[in-house]
Amino acid sequence: MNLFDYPAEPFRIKSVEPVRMISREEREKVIKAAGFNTFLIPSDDVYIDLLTDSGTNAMSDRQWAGMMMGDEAYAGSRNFLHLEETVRELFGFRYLVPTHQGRGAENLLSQIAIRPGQYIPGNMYFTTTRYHQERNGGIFADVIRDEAHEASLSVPFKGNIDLHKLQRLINEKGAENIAYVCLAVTVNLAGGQPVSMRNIREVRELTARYGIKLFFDATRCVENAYFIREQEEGYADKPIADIVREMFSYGDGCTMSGKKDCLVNIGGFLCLNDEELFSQAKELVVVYEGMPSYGGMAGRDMEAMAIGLRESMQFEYIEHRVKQVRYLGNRLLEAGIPIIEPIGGHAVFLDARRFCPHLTQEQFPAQSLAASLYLESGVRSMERGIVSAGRDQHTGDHHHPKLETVRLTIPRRVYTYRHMDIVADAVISLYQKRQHIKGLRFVYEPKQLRFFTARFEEIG
Ligand code: PLI
Repeated sequence: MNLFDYPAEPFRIKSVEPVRMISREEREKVIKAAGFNTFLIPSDDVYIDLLTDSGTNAMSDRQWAGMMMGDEAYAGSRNFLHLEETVRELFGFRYLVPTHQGRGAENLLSQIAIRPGQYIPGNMYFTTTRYHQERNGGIFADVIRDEAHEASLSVPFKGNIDLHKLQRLINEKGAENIAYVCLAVTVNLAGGQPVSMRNIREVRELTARYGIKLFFDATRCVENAYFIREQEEGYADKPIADIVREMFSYGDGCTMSGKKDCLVNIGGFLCLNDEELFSQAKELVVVYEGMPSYGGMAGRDMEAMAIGLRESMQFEYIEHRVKQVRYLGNRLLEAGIPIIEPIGGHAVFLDARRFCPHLTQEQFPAQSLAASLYLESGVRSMERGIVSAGRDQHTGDHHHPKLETVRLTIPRRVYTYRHMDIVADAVISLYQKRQHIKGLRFVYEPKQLRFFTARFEEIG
């Protein structure tokens, strides 16, 4: 290993939160009480928490200082003005509608931009995004390149849209039946895979020819920009902020979960260029979120978000972020553990199909693997497979995603490389006894977004 492959944490720690490991007997009781669903485990019973990178970020001293500058006026908060100015400068979109988190923005966009029966092509689905599209009568169409569905295929920019698939959809359905294209940077469920600038530009050219709008899911846009800088010709010397700005120059707006790349614990927003859509979004935000100058966030939250978004574009921060994830992934690869390749931006995804070949997909191998990892080590992870994919709203059958994975998601600025070692050792140890991992069946299956609160029992 080269000393500089993995840069040290680019921060000093001045506030700490103790973590503790409970005994195996206790963990056994906890996972049973949680119905084998890691979402239902109390946080105090978790040793290293890799459930999600959403809202689990550590804020900087500057962000905490910003919290003290919160202007909690019901209307016209100065923190909103600061956030609006920051997002305009860094993203380049004209209008900003704040929301309580990303799905609040998805709700607004889906309501104003989808007519029932219209298609929304996207580079792989995300759970809440597709939910809001379908709730508004839309039909999600997956137009990501085929390689993204193959865990072991290591190709750069695996999150790219397949332009032929998009063209075919437009030809078959007619441009007037496409609500907009939803382009996620990076692609969460494909393994945190990036989209190249070239692909973004080409998608823009294609959609512009038909007058189809292009909206980004900007949730992990800074991570995407890092990959462009690292791997795409012509970007090696460009500041991350310039790359982000160029990416968004090809779009009509975006939804953003601030809980990821804005380095905060709550918040989100919708960006738009179109004045008429903005006017509609402002009318709706007061129904679902709050005044257009806070949208479900406190003034202090908006201040922390404005500061965090700018910090996230510092090269030292984002380089360490992506490389820490890569460190964990490479430790697993070196031990022969099957993971999604290449290693993405926010998480390492265990390939449960190859980890548990003795289980069928309908026995929920990834769900069971996540539960077993907790039992073995106190490390909490998340299923991203058939349970997350849910059921087809018309036939009622399970969606059967090709990717059946367990996501080890790294919170930003929270854990050290030593924590990554502990996680790697736990996974490697579990891999050696993987044949003991049992299948599961539902004992409670919620109708919507079932993975959050479903309960299971072991088969046999
Ligand atoms: O959790 P929200 O409502 O702030 O954001 C929803 C959301 C939208 N798009 C993408 C790509 C996401 O990853 C996302 C939320 N992700 C979560 C909660 C996660 O654990 O990955």
